[in-house]
This record gives sequence, structure tokens and C-alpha cells, in this order.
Amino acid sequence: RSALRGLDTDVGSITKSVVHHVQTSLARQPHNLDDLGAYQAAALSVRDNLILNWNETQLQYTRKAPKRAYYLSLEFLMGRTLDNALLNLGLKDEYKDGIKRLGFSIEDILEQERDAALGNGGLGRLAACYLDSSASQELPLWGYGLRYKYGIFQQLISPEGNQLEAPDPWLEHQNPWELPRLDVVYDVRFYGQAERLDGKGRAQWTGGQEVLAIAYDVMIPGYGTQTTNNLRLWESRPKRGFDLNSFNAGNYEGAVESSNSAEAITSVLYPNDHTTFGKELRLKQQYFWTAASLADILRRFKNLDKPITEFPEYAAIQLNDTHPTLAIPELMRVLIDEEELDWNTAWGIVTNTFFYTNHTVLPEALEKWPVPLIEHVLPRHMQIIYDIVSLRSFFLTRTLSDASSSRTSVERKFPHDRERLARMSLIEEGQPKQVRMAHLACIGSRKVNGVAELHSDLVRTTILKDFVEFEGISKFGNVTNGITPRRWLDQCNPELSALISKTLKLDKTVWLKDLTKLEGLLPFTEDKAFCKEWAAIKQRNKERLAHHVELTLGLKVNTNALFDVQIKRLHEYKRQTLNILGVIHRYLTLKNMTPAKRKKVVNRVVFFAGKAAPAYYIAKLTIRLIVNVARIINADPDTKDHLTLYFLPDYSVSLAEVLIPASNISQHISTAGTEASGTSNMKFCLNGGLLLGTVDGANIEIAEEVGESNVFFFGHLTPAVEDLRFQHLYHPVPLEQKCPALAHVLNQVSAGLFGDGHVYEPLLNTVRQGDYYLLSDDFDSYIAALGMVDEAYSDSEEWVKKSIRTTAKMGKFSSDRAINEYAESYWNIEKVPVTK
Ligand code: DL6
Repeated sequence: RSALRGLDTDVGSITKSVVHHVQTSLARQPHNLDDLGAYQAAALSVRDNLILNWNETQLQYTRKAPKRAYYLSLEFLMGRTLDNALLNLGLKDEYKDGIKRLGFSIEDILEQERDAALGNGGLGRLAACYLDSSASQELPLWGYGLRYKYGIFQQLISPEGNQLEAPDPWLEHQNPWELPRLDVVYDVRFYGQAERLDGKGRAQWTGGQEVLAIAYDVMIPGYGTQTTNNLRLWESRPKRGFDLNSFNAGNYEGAVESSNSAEAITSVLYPNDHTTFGKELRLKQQYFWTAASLADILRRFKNLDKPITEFPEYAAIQLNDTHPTLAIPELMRVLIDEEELDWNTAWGIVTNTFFYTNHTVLPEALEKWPVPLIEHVLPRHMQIIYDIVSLRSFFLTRTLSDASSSRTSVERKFPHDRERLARMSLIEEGQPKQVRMAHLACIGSRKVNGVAELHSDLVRTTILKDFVEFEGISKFGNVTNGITPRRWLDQCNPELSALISKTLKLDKTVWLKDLTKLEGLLPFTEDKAFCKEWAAIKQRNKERLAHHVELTLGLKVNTNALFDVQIKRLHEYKRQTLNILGVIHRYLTLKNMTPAKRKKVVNRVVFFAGKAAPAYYIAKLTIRLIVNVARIINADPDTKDHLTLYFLPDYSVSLAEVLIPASNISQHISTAGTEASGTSNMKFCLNGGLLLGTVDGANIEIAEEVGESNVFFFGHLTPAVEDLRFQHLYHPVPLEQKCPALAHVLNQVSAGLFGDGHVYEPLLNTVRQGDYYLLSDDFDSYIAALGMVDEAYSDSEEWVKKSIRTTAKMGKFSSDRAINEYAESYWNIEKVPVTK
């Protein structure tokens, strides 16, 4: 129990503590408690332990005053907490027994917890993994985000197969994992007027709307350490309750108008993924969160009583994508207008404090904000952005007043290159003009990184190429993403975890903190008994998934078939369409076979899960097609023993925890060069599922580790993509000629094999016309790769060996490795062990 301070953790004490919370915190009687009550009381009891460790950690951080890192992310996709907290504290068995004594089962009460789904997908889940790793690696890191009242929407599927969205009221019941800090409050201003005060860049910002930011703290326990870091989430509240004058005058709606508008800021997570927004509320969210977080970080720094110029020696601030980029002009505003520093000193502090991670090179996802909107909502920040562009920061052009600065400008480095100046500007010309947030994040940061080798190369050679030429390559690095093996192996796949510990003869606390130890499994590919056990665990995980599907959807799943899984946000670039068209191709092929021949094929069950952005029509149509193909093929007596298909609604972290350990093969089939990294690919492989994918993102590094003979690659490579798109536009070849197999599949859908074909025309036309994501170029090799999967799966002994080899070589993909890379090569922070 090295991870615990203070509290007794024997089963008797745990039982008492749970009963105590039932009676006091919940004010209920133990004898008429339901599962939900038992969950809440157990959670509060576990929280007591976390609070003690949290207090001690924060005390030691204050005493030792190390440099700290701050992770600003608009999304934290945490999932459930109880199981993870028990695991990290090393108290799972004790609570299991304690709960049992009270007449409950731990499995049932864990199911009571709602996911904290404050994120859209990979970016938010990565942030959650990094929090876990920071505490487990004893690194002084805090997360900052927003406490959305409603997380990502709940997905429902209508009988026609349409995605419907419902709100996610995840805070409906008391949330035991957060501590409101009503004393940690900041004022945040919007709108108003900014008046320049002097020629030195100072201004005064007054008027407009003021909103309060209230802190809620979420404890982040480390695995096997006492370190318990903090995730601080902000809630917006009105500064002045409701307007009594309006109320007294009988204007009841007017009386609450301003308080509603303040509360709206943190009411919902934007459900869009990989698209930019033009919404004022989203801009307000971004500023509200960055302003409150910076104020909090500065207040902590000021307690140290150091000169403000030393700020970068005590704080490194990581920008998770461009969403928090307003922190750059906000810190400039504070330093210039409030701290009264001169521009160059302030800019020096800023550019030594921030670090920017890019998570996408897709043009539609690169954030831009209309200048008039920023001018309206944040007039002072727009002035500062203009000053960064030309007047003061020597970024684009040089002015006399800045002649003493050692910084050079783009104009000076590349004289007479007007096009370069336009390309690099923070302001994109047009109607209206727009601020390019990636450019601002880049020039305002000390270092920039991508999230997998290929992606970081693309960042350096495409979207930020000019900046590499201007600032030098050393500013632009790579940190390949990682996942926490605690949640994504030990917690979701306890049997496999136990087998690994037994085989390696290592306590799990050792290998879960040094995942490269998994390599010790390699010699056991030759151990028949071990292989048998490995396969049996996969089989039981498949049965667990089948059980879940039966409970939730009332459908029976054939667990003797190969389980093939694709789970991620629905997006054209991720090519779920390629997968479903492949399924139809398989179905049509099976239909043409004799029953005797069909018996020889590998039986397959295909699972899809994922949400589409509510306004993303084509993505929603893909879901509809999947659901309707499932309806037909699952009922076809000729083929249903050989091929079935399930779309599991309302994909979440918890659902992923059931799906991932059950997969034999998972699909990561984005058009080459479009998926920055992917992280579910790592989760599947860690759980011994094989990978079918394109040569993209982190798939490449996974293949490098596990060996190409253990993955199934297909499709064109990144350098070919541009040429292929050019050919589609200027030398199109009829689909019947180019890829007859695909043309046939599309024609069958059009002809109504899966319901009214007209419905799907807009989706099919994305392939027939333009085919931006290159389905017609990759379809044949995709089908061939599926064939190779079948062939490999038929050799069950060799398949198990591949599975073991895959898990064994996943050490690189621990988020512990990634967080240490950030700590050492970016933030320059050190471990702060929390000792008794
Ligand atoms: O880095 C985390 C994750 C990557 O694994 C995915 O490949 C990438 O698509 C995703 N990017 C985003 C970008 N969203 N925005 N803006 O979510 O990041």
C-alpha cells in the first residue's frame, strides 16, 4: 500500500468508511441501498484517500517550488474514475471484498458510474492518458480545462438507421470526483473598449461583460506513487446574479438574460471534430478558459516572490492544439497592461513559456477566427495580434522603434518575398480577414511538435514549412503519442494482465511502469501452454463483448468468428465507408458461392462504433448505410453464419474498454497522410489484436516495432496522394474501368439492395466523383489485405504467435514514455517524488 497516506485500508476499515458515507454524506440507510448509492458511497470513500495524497502532493510542490508544467486542453475524455482510482491506489481487492461484505458486487457498482465524456475523440483521450502518466511519473503537472455541464452528445440510432443526438447530463447525480473551489475565482471580461495609452503598446480595456470563472478540482492519482496531480476545470457564473431592476419592472426574461449568457459559456462541449467553427460562444469558451487558467498560473508564480522575468523558469504551458492559442495574446496583455513590462521583455517571456502540439494537417481543421469577431469579443487581443504581426515583435516586418532588438523579421530574412509574407502572416486576407491560430501558436511558442513521425514531417514540410525556414528546424520536433497501459491493459483486460505478470514473473507494478518489459513475452511464443492460455483469454473477452451486445441490443453474436473492429469518430478521411463497402463486397462474394465453398471461408463479425458530428451529413449517411447493411445481411440465411455486422451505438471510453480486448483485427485505414497518429491502434495492439491499416500516422511506428510480418498494410503511400487527386480531377477514369469490384458494390447499393438506393447517392457520389479520399485507388489492395487476414487467421497457432509478438513489442507506446519526452525535451521539468 505504498501509495497511501493516513487511512486504514484493511477490508474492515473500508467497509466502515463506505457505511459512514452512506449514512452521513448520502444521508441514507445501509439496509435499503441500491447499486447507485453503493457506488456513490464507495466513490466517496476512495476519494478520501485521494484527497490526502492530493493535499500532500500540493504541499510538497509548494514547498519545493519546482518548475511546473500546465496542460491546457479544451477536452479531457476521462471515462470512468472509480476503477482507475482503485487500481492506481492498489486497493481494488480490498474494496472488492469490502463491497461484497455489504452485499454488493464491485462489477455492478462500477457499472453505475457515468463516463466523464468531456471530449470528442483522440485529442481529449490523449490528454487524459497524459494526466495519468504525469502523476505516475511523479511529474509536477496540472491540467486546465472546462467543466462542461453537458459532455459529448449521446448517440441514438433511429429505426431507419439515422443518428439522433440527445444531451449528456453527466452531472445529473452528484459527481464525487470533483471538489468545488468556491474561493478560487477570477473575473473574465468580454467585449468593451480597448484604448491605447502610449506609443509603447500599452492599452486599457474597460466595459463589456464580466463573467466569473469558478474552479473545480479533479484529483489525478499516480499508479503506485503518492503523487496526486490536479485537473482544474472552470465553470462560468454570472458576476451579478440577476438584474433586480428588470425583475421589479416585470421583465422576468430580461432579468436573467445576462446570467444565462454567462452560464452558457461552460454549458456544452462542442461536438465537432476536425472542423473549424465560426461561433462566438466557442470563441468565448476559449478565452474564458485561457484567461482563468493563466490568471491562476500567474497567481501561483507570484506566491514565489520572484521577478516576473523568471516566469518561464517556473512554468511551461503546453497548448493542446490551437484551441488555447489566445493564451499567447492574453499573457502579453497581462505583462504589458498590468505588469507594465516593455513589449520585447514581455514577448521574450511569452515565447519561452508556451509549447504547441499540432494534431492535424487537414486544412478544414486548421483553426481560423474572423478578425471582426475577435475585434468585437476581445478588442484588446486583436490589437495585440496586430502588434505581433508587424509593429513590435519583428515577426513580419521591421520598424525603427524595434531596431535594438536582436530578433529578425521575415522581411529582413527573405527580402522582396511578398508571397512568403502573405503566406506566413497571422492574418489571412479575405472577406472577412481571419486570424490563423496555428501561425500564432507557432510563433508564440518555444517549440512545436507533431504527434507521430510521419505527421511531424508533414507539419515541417507542409503547413509550417515557411516557419521552419524562418526559425530553424530545431524548433520543430516530434513526440509520438502514447496510451496509459493502466487503463488500456490492466483495467480493461485483467486476465491478460495477470497472465503477463505470471509469465514474466514480475509484479504488475513493475511492467506497467516499464512497458518495454513486455518484450520478455517473446520467447513464450514457443510455449504451447502459454499460447493456449493467451488464446483462451481472447476468447473470453470476445464472449464478454458478445454478452454486452446481447444485454444492450438484444442481439446474439457468433463468438467463433473472427472479430473485426473499427471504432472511432466517423469521418471521410478515416474511411469507414471503405470498410462498409468492403463488407458489402464480402457479402456479395459469399452469396455467389456454393454452400460447400462458403463453409471454407473464415467467418467474420464486423463491429463499428463512433459518433458523427451532428452537422456532418456524409458521415451520418455512412452510419445509416452500416445500420441498413447490417439489417439485411444479419438476416440472410445463406450468409449469416459467415458474416454479420453490428453498429454499436453511443461509443464511449467505457464501450472501448469492452471492445478493444475482444478484437482479433482492428482497422485503421485512413487515406495516407491524413491521420496524425491514431491512438486506438496502440490500444488494440497492446491487447494482442492485430492491425489492418494504411501506411499512416502511428501505424508506421507500430509496424516498425512489431515487424511488418505481424501487421496487414495496404494502400497508396503519402507521396502518391497529391498526384492521385490531381488525376481524379484532370484525367478521371470511369470507375467501371478503374475498379470494377468497387463499381459493382456501389451499383448494388444504388439498386436498393439495402433499402432505398437514392438515400445513399450523395455518399456514393463522393466516391464516383472526385474521390478525394482515394477509395477507388485503395479498394483492390484493401480487399486483398482482408484476404491475407483470412489466410493468416486460418493458421490459428501462428495467429496467436503474431498476437503475442504484437503485445510484446508495444513498450514504446506507453504514455509514460511520451510524457517523459515532453518533460525532458520540451518543458524542462523534473520529477518531484512525494514522500512521507
Ligand atoms: O493526437 C491525438 C489525436 C491523434 O491521434 C489523431 O490522429 C488526430 O486526428 C487527433 N486530432 C484531433 C484534431 N482536432 N482538432 N482540432 O483531434 O489527435
